[in-house]
Amino acid sequence: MAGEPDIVFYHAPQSRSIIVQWMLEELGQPFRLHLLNLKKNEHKQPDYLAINPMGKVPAITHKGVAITEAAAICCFLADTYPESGLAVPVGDPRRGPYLKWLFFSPSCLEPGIIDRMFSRPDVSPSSAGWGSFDATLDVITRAVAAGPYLLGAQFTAADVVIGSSLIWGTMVKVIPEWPEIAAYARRLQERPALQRVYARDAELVALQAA
Ligand SMILES: N[C@@H](CCC(=O)N[C@@H](CS)C(=O)NCC(=O)O)C(=O)O
Repeated sequence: MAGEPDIVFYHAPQSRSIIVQWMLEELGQPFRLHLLNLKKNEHKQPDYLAINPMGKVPAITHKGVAITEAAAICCFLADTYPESGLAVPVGDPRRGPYLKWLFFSPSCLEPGIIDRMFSRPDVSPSSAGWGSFDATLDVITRAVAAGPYLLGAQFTAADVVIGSSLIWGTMVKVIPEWPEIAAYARRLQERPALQRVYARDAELVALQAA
C-alpha cells in the first residue's frame, strides 16, 4: 500500500493557492490535498498557523518541511522535480532571468494590481519597488510578445507564477486587455493542466458550499 506522499498541499478554492494547484498539475507528482475553508476561518487555527504563521494559503509540506509563499513553492517544486522540465537549472545562462520572473510577480506585478484594485494612489515610482503598474505591465508585455513563454520555447514555473497573476488581474478587470498579454494568457489557459485545475476548483467550491 502506498504511504503518505512527500507533498501535502494546503489549498482553499478560488484563492491564490490555485497557483500551486496549477504547478502541481503541471508537475504530475502525487500529493495529498488538505482543503481549508476560509469562510470557516480554518486557516487561522493553531494547527494551520504552525505551517503558515501568516494564516494564508497556499502552503505545502514536503517530507514534513513547511514551505509558504506561492512563488517560492513553485520554484522549490520545479527544482526538486527537475524531470518535469519546469525549472531552468543552475548553470544555464537563463537561470537568472528565470529567477527574475519568479520574483517579479510577488514583488512588482502583485503590488501594482492591488494598488489599482483598491484605487490606492500611486506612490512615488522611485520609492515603490514596483515602480508603477504601467511600467510593470510594459516590461511583461515586451517579454511575452515574442513568446510563446517568458523564457521563449520552454514553459516554466515562472509562467505559472506570472501567468496566474495576469489571469487573475484580467479577471478582476485591473489588467487591460493589451493584445500581447491577452494572447499570452490565452496560450496559458489552453494548457490541459490549467483546464483541469479550473474544473477541479469548481468542484471544490461546490463541495465547500454543500
Ligand atoms: N504572499 C502570499 C499571499 C497569500 C495570500 O494572500 N493568500 C490569500 C488568499 S488569495 C489568503 O490566504 N487570504 C486569507 C486571509 O489572509 O485571511 C503568497 O504569495 O503565497
